[in-house]
Amino acid sequence: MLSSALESIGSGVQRVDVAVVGAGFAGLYLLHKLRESGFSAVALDSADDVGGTWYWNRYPGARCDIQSVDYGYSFDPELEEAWNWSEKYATQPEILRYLGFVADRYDLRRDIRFGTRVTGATWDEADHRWSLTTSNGAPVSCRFYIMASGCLSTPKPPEIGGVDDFNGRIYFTSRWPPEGVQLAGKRVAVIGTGSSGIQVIPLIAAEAAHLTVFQRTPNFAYPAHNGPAPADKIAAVKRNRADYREQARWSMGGVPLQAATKFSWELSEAERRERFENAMAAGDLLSPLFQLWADLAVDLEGNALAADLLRERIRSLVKNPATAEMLTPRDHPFGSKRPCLETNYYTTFNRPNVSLVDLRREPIRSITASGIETDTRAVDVDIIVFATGFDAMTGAMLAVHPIAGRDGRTLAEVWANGPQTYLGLAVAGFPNLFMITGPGSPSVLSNMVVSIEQHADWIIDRFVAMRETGFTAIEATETAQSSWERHMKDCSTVTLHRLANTWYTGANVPGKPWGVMPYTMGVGPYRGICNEVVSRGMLGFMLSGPDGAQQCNDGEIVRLQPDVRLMLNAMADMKLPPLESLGAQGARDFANQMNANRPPARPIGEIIDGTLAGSEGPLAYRLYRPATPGPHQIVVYFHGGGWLLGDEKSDEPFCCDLCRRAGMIFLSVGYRHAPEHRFPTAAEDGYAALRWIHAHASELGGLTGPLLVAGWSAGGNIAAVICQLARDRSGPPIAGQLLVCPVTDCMFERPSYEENAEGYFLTSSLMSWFWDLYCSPADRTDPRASPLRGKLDHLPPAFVTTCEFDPLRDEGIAYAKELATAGVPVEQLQARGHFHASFTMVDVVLTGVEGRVKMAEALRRFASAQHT
Ligand code: N01
Repeated sequence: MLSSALESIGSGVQRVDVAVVGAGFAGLYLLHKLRESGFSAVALDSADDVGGTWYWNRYPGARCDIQSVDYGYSFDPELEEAWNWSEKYATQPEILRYLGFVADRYDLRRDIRFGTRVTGATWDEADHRWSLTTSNGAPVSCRFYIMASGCLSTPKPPEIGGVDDFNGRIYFTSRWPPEGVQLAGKRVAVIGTGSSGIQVIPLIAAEAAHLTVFQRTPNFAYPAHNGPAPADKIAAVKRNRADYREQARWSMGGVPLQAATKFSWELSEAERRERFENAMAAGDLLSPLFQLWADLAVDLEGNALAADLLRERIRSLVKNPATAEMLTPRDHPFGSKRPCLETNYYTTFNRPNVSLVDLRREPIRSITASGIETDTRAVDVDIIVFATGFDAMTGAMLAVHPIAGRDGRTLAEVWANGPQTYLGLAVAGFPNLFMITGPGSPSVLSNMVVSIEQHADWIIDRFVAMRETGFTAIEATETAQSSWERHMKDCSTVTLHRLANTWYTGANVPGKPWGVMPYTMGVGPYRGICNEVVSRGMLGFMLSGPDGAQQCNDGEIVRLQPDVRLMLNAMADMKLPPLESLGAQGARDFANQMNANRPPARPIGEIIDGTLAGSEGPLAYRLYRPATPGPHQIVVYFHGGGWLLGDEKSDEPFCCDLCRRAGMIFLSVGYRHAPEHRFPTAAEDGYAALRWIHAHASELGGLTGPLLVAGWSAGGNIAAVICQLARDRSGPPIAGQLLVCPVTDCMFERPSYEENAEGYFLTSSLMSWFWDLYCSPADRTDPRASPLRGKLDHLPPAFVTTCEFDPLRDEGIAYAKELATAGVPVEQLQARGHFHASFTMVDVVLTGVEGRVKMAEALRRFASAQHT
């Protein structure tokens, strides 16, 4: 049992249930909640007062850039009523006053040791406690140790030689003196143009005799439109406070926001411009990121459209075109590096007392006695301001003091190649150590206050549960941690953050290991995962207690690709009836409705419909032509749908995407369906279509000669079958086959059928319904139904894609293996974390892009091999 009041034992050791590092937003809320939950706690902070980052960052112009109404605690509605923000974006002094107000209101100061730094932390396995040494006052013994030390609290060192030679004054924005700095009449240099630089530069320019800004990388910034706290928004929040805060908790960025659903290619240029102007007028950091178009944050082309508009805005504000160009970001996608809100930033460069030095063209050689020397000039100044940022996310935890966990291993050793955490909350090997907004959690990609409250609540709820069950230690398992690391990597492929050199990835600190540190998939999805860890019996945590009591439900919390998980969860929430319960027509109606709601495909050269001669009459087809000059290689494509659903248009996004990527014509065949037309109609229609297309290739604008074939699911079955038929019936020639999650066999006994029987859209029950409608049991072993049972030699080279969470996975793998055994050149893509429809849900399952890139490359290889 944990004690419920602060107790001290022996001489001079402060013994508490929980010790917290930091008395900022996180530390204060932790103290309050711990006390409320009956735990004794102490917070240690090197500052002389509360505030955390807001205590230190006192530079002129320092403000929040999440609107004040959103940038406050939500745990107590009475606190919200009791505090009124004066401005839309509160200044640093006002935020500091707010935190002081909170500390007083809940009488928190009595449990904070100010002016005290933790100098070392060691886990004591025998007692299940942490021992802390401190720079000032008694050491601390605590059951739990929580790092609420902030993501941006360890300033980067200057990294520029000669600092000690400088005769003037040096300041850091992150350590600005409380008494302020005399700037009037001074020549000032500011190094750095991140959020701090962009906030401080206009104010220094207004006071100083001359300001020289040393810029290494220009940043995207847009207007804050600060002013009085917006009465309408505040009234709206008050009217529905609980609901508003709950929306924030489940949002992407920790602020309720209606995200854009339309893609850039669905909007005309005028519409895009209108959206952009509205977003600029909103004066909001998140609006341009989330509300312009749906592909902005995930796709380079969509992103570039927004970036161009932002660049245009810079040109319109900065009079000197050369200066405007210098201020224009060109080396990273918009949003991949943290954008900034600006107030008079760009127009400051129109002032006669401001100059800009581009460090990409003339790097700083050194600081000298009189100023700053670059490769081409010497700039004499009286004051140098470093706005050069922080050793973010890991700096405070690693640099401040050694943390020695189980077996004496230090956190610095364990994180030598980058931070490893479970959920950004815990680290394997460090029992009872928790982080608030640690690397691996949404943290700096969110409204910090929302994320702080979520972490504090989650952690303290665990303490309460442990008190009830008698466990005294909790630790993340290695399995859970490494699977979270893999999940983090998967997430980082969805957004564009990986494409910028930024403190999000550690790239701003020389020698720091590279990796996207914050969780990129959003606050709401992350909260859902944390909750799921609990509901699945503390999945991935080892709990232990006195007398060797242990409980461990080891495992991996997310095995699906992040977007697949979100999509399947959304589908599960819809509580749709099983497709097979709807009857054939009902299932078709449903599939058509689903298709009508999906994002439209990106434009390609041309889409035309036509008719070809099938085995027993005309069949519809749809032809997708690339925008490049023809003639093009033709790929004969067969859609999925269990031989029952879909038509020549139903895989349009997939056909368009591969048509664009491969630069080939995709001709999707409208073969006839079961149950009206049972086996072998689909296969024979497919073969007849192949012959017709081969004979009419040049009329279709295609290259004559061998064709390529492709298909998904049941369409993959048809594509595989017609390769065998073409071999056995003397043509037409096929240069390659792309089989995506193909049905290759009628046997249900493979492990993938058992493992994925339910829950991943294509269930075994649905698959068995498809088979029943298509084919009698007696016919199923015919190679035209189960190509795996056919002869597999002398077939065209193949690229076989299978998905981990798909009943058809093992038969696809078996087909690839048997093809290889038969001497057919075969490549496989076994897609981890994907499900049956991952690759055809273009612009929905974004992690499918990489696979489609490989498919297009394979098609190009097949096409070029026939000419060599
Ligand atoms: O730090 P930064 P920041 N020589 O790392 C440059 C939050 N915040 O303090 O980009 C020359 O963003 C560096 O150049 P480069 C917010 O999350 C919020 O401004 O590395 N230049 C860059 O221009 C923010 O993102 C608010 O090439 C050097 C700048 O210094 C985070 O804190 C306000 C250099 C550093 O920018 C950090 O912001 C302020 C060198 N050796 C901060 N080293 C709000 O509004 C670095 N630079 C809430």
